[in-house]
Amino acid sequence: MRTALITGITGQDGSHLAELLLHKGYRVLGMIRHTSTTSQNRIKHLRDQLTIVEGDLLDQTSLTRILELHQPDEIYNLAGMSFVPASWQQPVLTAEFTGLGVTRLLDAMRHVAPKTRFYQASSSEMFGKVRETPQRETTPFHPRSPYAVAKAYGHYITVNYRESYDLFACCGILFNHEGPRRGLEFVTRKITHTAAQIKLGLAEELRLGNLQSKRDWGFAGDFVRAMWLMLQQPKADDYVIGTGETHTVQEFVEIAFDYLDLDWKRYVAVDPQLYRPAEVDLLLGDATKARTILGWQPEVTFRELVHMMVDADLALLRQQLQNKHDPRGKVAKVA
Ligand code: G4F
Repeated sequence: MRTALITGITGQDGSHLAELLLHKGYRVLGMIRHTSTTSQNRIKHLRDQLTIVEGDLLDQTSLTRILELHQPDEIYNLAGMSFVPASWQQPVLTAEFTGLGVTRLLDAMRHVAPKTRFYQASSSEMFGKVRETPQRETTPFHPRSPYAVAKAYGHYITVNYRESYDLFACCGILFNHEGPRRGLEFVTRKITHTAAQIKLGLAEELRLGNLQSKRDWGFAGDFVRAMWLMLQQPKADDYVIGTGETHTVQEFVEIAFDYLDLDWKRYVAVDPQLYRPAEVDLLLGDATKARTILGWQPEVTFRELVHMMVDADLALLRQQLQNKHDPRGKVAKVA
């Protein structure tokens, strides 16, 4: 039985990846910070199949101890601060987790588990003010937020450790990937959740920032397959993972509201306060290398993704309403 360590197991990608690896017969270790107040909702259905280990990307000793003790075959480094606007509020902490944290983990691996295979969650945000379209593995980076700068550091240190110490270390440069488990602060989930609230009479307005920015949005469940495939290759390398389609935030809004038979123009208000100090205007991934070498391709289309998220939010809200009105539901929820 192979063992995999996932940092960031409580996040959207961590939960999808844990499901995939458990399904493939892995023993899955999920690293959680001792002080973490993060909700474990996304992995509660897996809890009895996972081994939770306490560690922190800020604490080198804890990482060395975990790797020494468990000697995982594979490490997936998905932890870090993932909400771009928050990185302007906490730029130093972002650099510690999302940038230096990668070095701490790689260095622990180099010393105590050098045969382990390593996956680094790099991000299309690194392309930032894009130098070419579509973006591929060779496109230069121009990061536009403290988050993206920290990701670029994490990316290059992974490449550097691979080249310096002959480690099996890969970077997946993932374009935006979403789904019903996405946090409510990200634009896609904010749209589908608020649109579903409006449909049910629970909200009256959706306030958004820049409606014209374009993203290459795919389904998170498809993207974690690419992470696993990268670590199964004979040679470590870096890959762009995206759908090859780009859409504006407004298009996402239109599809979500149309699906609910609502006129989006009646409900959406643009709030300049939600604009970013520096925006990434256009992301579009060219995943030719991943398709050719990994045999990877996305299965869920953009429209299917929006519909899936709206359906999930409607079901969630209806369940919450039912629990509120049904005293037995309330008791069951507390229990
Ligand atoms: O959903 P977002 O916050 O995602 P963003 O910034 O593209 O980052 C996500 O994808 C990256 C991969 O490319 C990851 F590395 C990163 O961790 C994260 O998963 O914003 C998408 C776009 C932006 O252009 C933003 O300005 O939507 C625009 N937007 C417009 N109104 C909004 C809003 N974004 C948010 N979060 N909230 C709004 O109200």
